[in-house]
Amino acid sequence: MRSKIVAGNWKMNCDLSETKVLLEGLTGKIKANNQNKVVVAPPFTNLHYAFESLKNTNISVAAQNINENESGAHTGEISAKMLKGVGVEYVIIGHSERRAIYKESDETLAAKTNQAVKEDFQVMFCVGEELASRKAGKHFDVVKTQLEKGLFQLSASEMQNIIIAYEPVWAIGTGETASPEQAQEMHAFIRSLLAEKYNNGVAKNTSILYGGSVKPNNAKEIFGKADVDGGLIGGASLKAEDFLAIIDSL
Ligand code: G2H
Repeated sequence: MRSKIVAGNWKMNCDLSETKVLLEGLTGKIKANNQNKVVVAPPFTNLHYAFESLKNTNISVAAQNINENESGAHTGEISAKMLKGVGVEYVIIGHSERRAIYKESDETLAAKTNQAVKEDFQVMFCVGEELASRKAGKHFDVVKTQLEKGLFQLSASEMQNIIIAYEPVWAIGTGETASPEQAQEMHAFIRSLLAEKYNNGVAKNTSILYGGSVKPNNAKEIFGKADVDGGLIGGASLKAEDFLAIIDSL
């Protein structure tokens, strides 16, 4: 079901003691009338702690990645089932840093998504073009291909587990943001692809988040657009007061 969501992607930041401080800064501080979903994605090592300390709050826990295999000889990797076991409800798949630095292909991302859906996670599936593609006017093609190859193997009913995050790579951690109009244009395009591939129900019910240098001073304007259902927040999720201000902007 389409919901409004603010999710914090902590990336490779916060050891256990920093995690405690950041979560203490959030716990009990979200306004009682908040109707939106709030999610935090700490590093793997702190997921169990985060789940235990957030158990009786309205904040859910996400993992930043999973392995595409069910189990076995994959030294250093973490499976969907293991994450389920420590109370994780959401996973981020296909973040551009995973695509670019760790060379995760569309096929790998499709396999990861399948594993996550099998374990009934809510998946935040990231798409987004690099600057060169935007400049060449190829941004719609890039996003379409990423969706077709990594996500559209799912059935319409499996799409209930999917949240899409549009994160233009040129706006990630750079201080640049897509303009609210650019975000809206891409989100509407993604929704039209969902309608074409599945049906209007899937298009209408899928949450589409924007990510890329969302800050307290620009969140409201971006979240104000009709097809923007919230944000995936990196840098600004590492300071409790900034993250709370962004939650308040939705
Ligand atoms: C995009 C975003 C969070 P930031 O990566 O996924 O990070 O808000 O720091 O640009």
